[in-house]
Amino acid sequence: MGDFLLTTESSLSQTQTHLVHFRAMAFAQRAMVMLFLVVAALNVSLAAVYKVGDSTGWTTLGHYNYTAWAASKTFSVGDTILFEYHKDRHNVMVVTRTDFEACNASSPRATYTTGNDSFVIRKTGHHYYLCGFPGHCQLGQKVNIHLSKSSVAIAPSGSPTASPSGGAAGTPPKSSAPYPSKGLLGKLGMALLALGVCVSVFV
Ligand SMILES: [Cu+2]
Repeated sequence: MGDFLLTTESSLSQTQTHLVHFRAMAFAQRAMVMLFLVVAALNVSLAAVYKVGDSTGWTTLGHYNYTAWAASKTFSVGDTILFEYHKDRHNVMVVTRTDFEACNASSPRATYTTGNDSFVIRKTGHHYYLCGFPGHCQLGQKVNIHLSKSSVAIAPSGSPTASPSGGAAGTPPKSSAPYPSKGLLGKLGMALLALGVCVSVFV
């Protein structure tokens, strides 16, 4: 009688131990899935591609408002700006602010003519583009891609943004970015949280 009870208790506790192990495994799997989702979200936000003019593309037809288009987006360092257009009718010129405002297509910093040109934005500030075909800029075929200082996202690997002067190595600069973007903190926080969950599961 005593032996039977002992055996039953022992096998019960074994079952409980198995249950605990099973729950831990399930939790670990869920944590891994969460981590993958966070990493995927981070990658998506790093690799945002903005097609200028959306479905309209880069054209003078319909007098598309590229200023309004740019204002409707929030660009981050690392984003790609894509120009799609008829290459026999338009082009893309990278110009200075002065030339942008004056629609001066005579001294571009660079000219692109493939009909499918993309630019990865590496720096904050203004990035000015216009179409160099006569009269097109005046018709509104110009766009100013503006990245505010606070739009600095996690820089893509191997391409750090310009380092601010005056900061000693390892010391965060005080003057250049007093208000780090909430988006960045949020993303880092999420990634750290997911990492913490995984670590706590496996320790
Ligand atoms: Cu044009």
